[in-house]
Amino acid sequence: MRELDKTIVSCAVTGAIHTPTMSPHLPITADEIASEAIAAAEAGASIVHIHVRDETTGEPITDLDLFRQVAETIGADCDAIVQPTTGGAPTMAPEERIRVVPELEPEMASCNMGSINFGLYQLLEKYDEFEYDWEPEYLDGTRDLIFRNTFEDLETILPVFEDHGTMPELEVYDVGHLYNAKHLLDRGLLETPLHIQFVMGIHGGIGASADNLTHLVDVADDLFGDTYTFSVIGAGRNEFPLGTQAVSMGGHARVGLEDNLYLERGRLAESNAELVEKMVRLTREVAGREIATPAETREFLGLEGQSATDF
Ligand code: KMH
Ligand code: ZN
Repeated sequence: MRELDKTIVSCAVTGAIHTPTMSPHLPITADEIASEAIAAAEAGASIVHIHVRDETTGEPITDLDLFRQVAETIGADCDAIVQPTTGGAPTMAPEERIRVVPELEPEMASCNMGSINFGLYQLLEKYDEFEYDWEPEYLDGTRDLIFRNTFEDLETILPVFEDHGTMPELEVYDVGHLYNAKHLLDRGLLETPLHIQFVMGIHGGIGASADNLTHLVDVADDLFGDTYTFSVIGAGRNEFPLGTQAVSMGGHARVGLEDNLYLERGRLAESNAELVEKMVRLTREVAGREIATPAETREFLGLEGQSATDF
C-alpha cells in the first residue's frame, strides 16, 4: 500500500441509498447538496462525492444540469476535490451513469469494479409510511435487482475516464472486485497508482467486519503492492468502527449521509459536516494522524486541480 503521512477524509453527501423519509437532513436540491459539500469540506473533507436528485421528490437521477450546478457551486466556494458518481442509482444503466464524466471532466469520479445484488428492501420494515410513492417502490425493487457493472460495461466506461483525464476511484464491494481490477490493470484499462474504496456492509456485498477489512487489504497488497491506496466506506453503523480501523492501518475513510444517517445509535446526524467532524476527531484521537488538505490529497493522488475540470 502507498502510504501518506496524513489521512484523506472523503464525504459522500447524499447518494442514492437513503430516501427523503429516512432523514429530514438528507440534502435533496442542488443548492442543498452543494452547501452540504462545502460545509463538509470546511469540516475537513478533501474529497466530496456527489450524486443528484429530483429537486421535488428526492428521487436519484443523473441530470447533467444539476451535476453542473452542484459542481460549479462547490468549485466556486472551496478547493475540495469534487467527485461525481458514475454509480448513480443501482437501477440505472452504465451508459446513463457515465455521462457526467464527459460533461464535467472531473478530477475524480467513482468507478464500480463489479456487479452485485444491491439490496435496500430490508430498509422498508423500519418505516411505517413514506412521503413519496417512489420510495417504497424503489426500495422493494432492489429485491430483484443487479447493480450492473459487467466486464463489457467496464471496457466501455474506463476509456471515458482516460479520455477526459478523470481518475477512477475504484469502488470495491467484495474480494472478487479486486481481481477484476487486477485483470483490468493487466489489460491496460486501468493504470497505477490505484485509489481503491472498500465498500463494506452493503446487503449483497462483503460484510462489514474487521477481519474482512484486513483480508481486503491483504489481497490488495498481494495484487498491487505499493501501487495502491485504500479508503473505506462502512455502511450505516459500521461507518466509524471501520473508518477508524482503516485510518489506523494507514488507509483513508469516507463518511457522509450517502452511507450512514446516524451520528450515534438512535441519533440522526443533522449534517454531513457532523459526520466529518466525528471522523476527524477519531482520526486525530485514536489513530494520532492529521487530516490531509485538498492540496495534499491532489499531490498524493496525482490530480491536476480544479483548473483541469470543465466546471
Ligand atoms: N453508493 C455507495 C455504496 C458510487 O456512487 O459510484 C458506493 C458509491 C458508488 O458511492
Ligand atoms: Zn455514491
